[in-house]
Amino acid sequence: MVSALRASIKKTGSPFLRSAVSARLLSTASKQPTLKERLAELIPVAQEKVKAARHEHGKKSFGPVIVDQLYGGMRGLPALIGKARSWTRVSLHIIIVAFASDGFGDVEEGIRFRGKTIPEIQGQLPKAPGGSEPLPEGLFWLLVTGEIPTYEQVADLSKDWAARAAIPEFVEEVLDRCPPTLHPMSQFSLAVTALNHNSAFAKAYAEGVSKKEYWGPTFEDSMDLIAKLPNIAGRIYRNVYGRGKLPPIDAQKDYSHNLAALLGFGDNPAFVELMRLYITIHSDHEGGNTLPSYAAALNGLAGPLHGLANQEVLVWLTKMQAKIGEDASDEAVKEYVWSTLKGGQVVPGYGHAVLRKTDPRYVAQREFALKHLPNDKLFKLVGQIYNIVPGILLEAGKAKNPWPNVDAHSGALLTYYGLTEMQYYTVLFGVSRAFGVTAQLIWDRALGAPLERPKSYSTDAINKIFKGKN
Ligand code: CMX
Repeated sequence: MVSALRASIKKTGSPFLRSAVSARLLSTASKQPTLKERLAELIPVAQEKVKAARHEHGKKSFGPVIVDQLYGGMRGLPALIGKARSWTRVSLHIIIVAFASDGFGDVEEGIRFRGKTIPEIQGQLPKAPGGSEPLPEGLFWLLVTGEIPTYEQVADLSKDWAARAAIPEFVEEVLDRCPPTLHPMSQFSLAVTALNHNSAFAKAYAEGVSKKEYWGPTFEDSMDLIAKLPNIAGRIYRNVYGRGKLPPIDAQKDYSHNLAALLGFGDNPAFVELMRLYITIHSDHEGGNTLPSYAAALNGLAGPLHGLANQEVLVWLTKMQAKIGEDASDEAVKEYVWSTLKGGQVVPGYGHAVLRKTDPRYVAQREFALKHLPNDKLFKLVGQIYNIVPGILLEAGKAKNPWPNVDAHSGALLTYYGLTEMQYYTVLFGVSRAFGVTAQLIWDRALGAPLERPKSYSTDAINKIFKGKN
């Protein structure tokens, strides 16, 4: 093992990589590699792989494009209708698109994390002692390395994040000065933007860091961001809903336990389990950019047809209960669903832009509910709707996917445990999403991925180009 590491140091040109690998050599022989040490080993191999693939296949056709265009950030590819052709608008749009697209490799199979289904990650990732849901720390390790970590590695990650969790005082003040009427997602995005003040990447860039070493400070920013999110999310929750002062982070506890405690639910082991599942399955694995772009992407997630749908589902269910009562008949539910459609509205929590069957994240949450709250009235209503809505959407004949998505379920679970403030739900979604976005971002930097800039055309330009052509 040690000789393999020495060889790896020799091969590694970059001093940053060298220091990460040397750090591993200096650590005790029996100690398992930390996440950063493992990454320092994986990155040079992946860089070579990309180089070879581009060399061999770069000029080959792939659908309507060539392979090089996929690696090249879609540069020049006609893929958008530009409304405002300013550079920033387009860039922001791309970032939001990237954030918005879930990691659906397969429209039938649904989401996979590094090739693994949700039941597979539930079975394989380490769990807290006595717990039955995977620890999101393990999911992050998997997303970053493609490997299943040991419990020891995951526990070290929990400690590392706890040590990084404090947010700067001025960010606390920014949040404390927000009016409680400002939507929690707007507060969330503000706080993340402000975190950029201490960005390791911004500092390293200003100091002239080599492109080859971008991934190191990006890794530090990613770890800091994830670590600080519970303090941000907890502070917003307590400020907006008047829930008193935040407790300190407990370095002996895992990430989800600390998040639950900051929200005021740390004494409820089932809620802690829910947070472990929730953060794991909402994480996704698509790209983002720097801290400010993650903040911009949070705003993209806050749209009602996307992440905010988990809020909208609860609003819709509550209105339904107010109108037709808590134990309504199937007929009454059907009538209510039809009235939603006839009013020109969508049924929130149903349909998906990519997936074409029941969202596996819905299934995971349904199984959690069957285990922990089988008799809850709201859960029963969610189940009753599951039996009714797909048939109606099929009959209406428009939606390509009549099945429920992730947002159809989460609100009912949070409500059961007393987290009833619907407007807050997408903040938790955003916390989880940081795991997937940052894992992708580290690799973007490691492989030198370009900004994505598909070419946009105005409708006038389209008319001109195709005038007289069939
Ligand atoms: N209720 C009513 N109509 C729906 C519908 C729903 N749940 N889902 C799709 N449709 C309609 C669309 O509005 C569209 O109608 P028009 O032709 O009149 O424009 C038609 O069916 C075709 O749409 P589609 O190709 O099936 O779906 P899109 O890719 O355009 O949109 C989505 C996908 C998610 C925005 C849409 O299904 C929707 O609005 N769902 C409800 C909101 C929701 O739950 N969003 C969360 C998605 C989860 C996620 O993003 O992670």
